[in-house]
Amino acid sequence: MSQPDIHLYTASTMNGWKPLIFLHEGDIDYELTPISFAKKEQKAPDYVKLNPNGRIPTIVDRGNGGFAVFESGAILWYLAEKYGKFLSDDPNLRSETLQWLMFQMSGIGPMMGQVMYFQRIAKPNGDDVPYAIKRYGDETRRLLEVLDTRLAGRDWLVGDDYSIADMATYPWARSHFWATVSVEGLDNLNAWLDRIDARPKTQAALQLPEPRPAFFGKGDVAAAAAANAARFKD
Ligand SMILES: N[C@@H](CCC(=O)N[C@@H](CS)C(=O)NCC(=O)O)C(=O)O
Repeated sequence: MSQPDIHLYTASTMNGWKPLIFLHEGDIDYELTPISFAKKEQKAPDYVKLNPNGRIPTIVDRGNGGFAVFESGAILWYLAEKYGKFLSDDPNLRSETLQWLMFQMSGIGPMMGQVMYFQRIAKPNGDDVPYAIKRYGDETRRLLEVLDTRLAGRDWLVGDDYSIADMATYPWARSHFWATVSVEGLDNLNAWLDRIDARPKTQAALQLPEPRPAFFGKGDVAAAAAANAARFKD
């Protein structure tokens, strides 16, 4: 049997899930190599040749001469172009999809990532910085409000279909609990989260390489939070 085109290197994080969601929703065969942060596999010289940033996710397309793509937004865009899925051919809808993809990549991801860092890593390891927690928490809430406004009267961020903009944004917005940012009163956002919660293929993707229910406020959150803080102690 021939190897699948796409070889995905990833871990169970908000950025790491994005290509998994695409591949599962698109029914695309792929090979998965889980990357262990504990073993610092994302910093290994051979991996850094594929992803100069030393982070996950990365794909290698065997169907395109082993072409490597890093940055989760660029990966979604590449996959959308390769497979002709989840990105409209209509020029304006296509532009809107890329606008919301960039909004996630440049706003939601970095801001939520910082509040998660200060709440879930710095604070439990003895470096409590309330100013940073408030600054990044308030900015995250503001960005989630922008999403809520966008989602008024619409099922998806762009057009009538689930797109790479939704796929990029969902794992972050769904992890608002882990960021300790409230989504109370954001009815359109919550309805959109519920809509994606009901997509079996997206939910199957979130189980890989391993499930992280604590990100979504489920399971033994205290134990998961303690283990996470300990893992990033140094
Ligand atoms: N902008 C990058 C961010 C990638 C990123 O920060 N990945 C994190 C996990 S979500 C990572 O690899 N962390 C491990 C490390 O920092 O060494 C993307 O979207 O791909």
